[in-house]
Amino acid sequence: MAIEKIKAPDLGGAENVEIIEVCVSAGDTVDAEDSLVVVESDKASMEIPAPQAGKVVAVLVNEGDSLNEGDVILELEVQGEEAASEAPADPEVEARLEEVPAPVVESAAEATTSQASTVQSFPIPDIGGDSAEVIELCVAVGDAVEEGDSLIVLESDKASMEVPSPAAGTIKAILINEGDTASAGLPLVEMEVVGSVAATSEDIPMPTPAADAKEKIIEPKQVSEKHQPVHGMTENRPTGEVYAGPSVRKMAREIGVDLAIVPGSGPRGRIQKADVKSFIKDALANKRVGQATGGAGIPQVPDIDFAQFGEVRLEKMSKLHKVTATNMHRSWLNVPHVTAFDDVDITDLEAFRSTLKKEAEKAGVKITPLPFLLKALAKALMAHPKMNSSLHADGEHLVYKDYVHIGMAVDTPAGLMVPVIRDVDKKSIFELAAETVELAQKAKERKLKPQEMQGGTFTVSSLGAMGGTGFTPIVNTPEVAILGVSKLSVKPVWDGENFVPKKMLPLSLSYDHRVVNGADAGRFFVFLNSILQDFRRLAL
Ligand code: CAO
Repeated sequence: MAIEKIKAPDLGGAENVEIIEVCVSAGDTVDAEDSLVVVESDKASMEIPAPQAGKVVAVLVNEGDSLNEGDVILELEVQGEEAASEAPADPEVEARLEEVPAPVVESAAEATTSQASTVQSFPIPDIGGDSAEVIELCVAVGDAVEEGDSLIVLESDKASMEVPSPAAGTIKAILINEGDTASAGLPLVEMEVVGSVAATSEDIPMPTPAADAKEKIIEPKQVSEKHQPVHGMTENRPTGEVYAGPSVRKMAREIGVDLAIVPGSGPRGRIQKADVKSFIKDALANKRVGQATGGAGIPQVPDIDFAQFGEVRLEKMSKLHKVTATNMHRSWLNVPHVTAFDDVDITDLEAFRSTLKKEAEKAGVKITPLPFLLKALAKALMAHPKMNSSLHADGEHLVYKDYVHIGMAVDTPAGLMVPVIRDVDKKSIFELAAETVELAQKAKERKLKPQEMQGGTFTVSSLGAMGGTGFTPIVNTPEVAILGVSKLSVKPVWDGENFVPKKMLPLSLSYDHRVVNGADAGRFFVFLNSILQDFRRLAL
């Protein structure tokens, strides 16, 4: 263990940048890249992420403080001896912290001092090396703008920024559209300008942060339009205009909260994470929402003192348990689930599996039904790519994946973990058997790396070793389907003349009905079961 002082990185040359949000407190555990503080200059909101995982020992800054490069933000207790004195080490992170320079004049002509009107073209300025999406056009053709007025708003993964007008004038043409990807140098606007305008990039001063600068960050229009104000909430600004940092905006997008109707309690009415949380809490607590919408709201579960009925114990939930609970709840609320059931005859597969036992022992692996299921699933997913897809965040596209990475639910003492087996279609049964055992073991010992739990395209949840005749697994979003496996049992099956004993494996397939239709799922299930029933079909 070592205590590291986490210092502010290069803030793109800006000085005395205001801290508008402190995202952690002493005692918190953070992962690498988690936001520590949000700072704001007059042109951009930026998050300073943790350079590595650790436990926050002391936070040495407050909201409202000014921050400069090298200032100590907090003390972090980290594993090992490696130093992480400056946040962040990642050059990409440094790049996104750069201040947004003022636009440059496209033509590198001489500076003019003429008082006559000229129409000039202005490109996108340097936006810190990355490209960003144009989420708002703030001006229209014919508008008169002052120097410094916002022309457009850009948003990258971590920062929202406004591009200010480099001069006063009248907009003659807008050369970019909402939704376009902007990068430095692309044409932005044509403006009729009067008088002296700096005409080379060197002549245009870098913007400096102004403590009293009034900034508005505009929420993407399509998000605002989707939501109606929730009953009982006060709107403290016009719909569509939102004053919030990137982390808050990301959080709101993930949970589906319209920031335009969330009251902000931060400096200058800025919306903070706590505001979004209390907004949701209030909305859930407001039973009238449910009544007013004919039952569409979620009534609050009453807070009951169980001690009045007998002895009780309070046990803190593990972090993993809480994360799983949140994920399950999110998926349950967001995804319209349908579950299909089938019993598949795996009598022949079981016979084949038992002939492999000695061979498997020699190879040092234990063969359960799971690797056969994985292999059959990979074939079925490749033949039915919709089951291997995800719904795009815009709700208008499906993302098809040309790889098959299958997650496997593993029951561990700390809670449920889902390691991902990559490229299942390319691996042999023995390889899959070895990998499932290795990943399950790592999960139980909490030795899985984050990348070993990412990238899944489909999940299997096997309760076969435990029992049960069927269950309805919850889709592991953003995947669109999950297979539940229950306990194999011998059942009498009518073969046309007699009842014959067959080894029947109960399967349940839950799917996201926004993406997968009943017929899609039915075809997939029939295909999967045909392989499990006669494993030679894998070769077809
Ligand atoms: N029916 C009958 N027996 C089965 C079976 C099934 N569907 N699946 C496995 N078995 C048998 C195995 O063959 C093995 O028997 P032997 O020891 O006699 O060979 C025994 O049950 C134990 O299997 P296992 O659990 O060690 O191995 P596995 O490959 O089946 O599963 C793993 C591995 C990691 C998926 C499992 O250990 C596990 O953690 N399952 C729980 C997953 C879970 O919690 N899901 C719920 C998620 S939603 O809350």
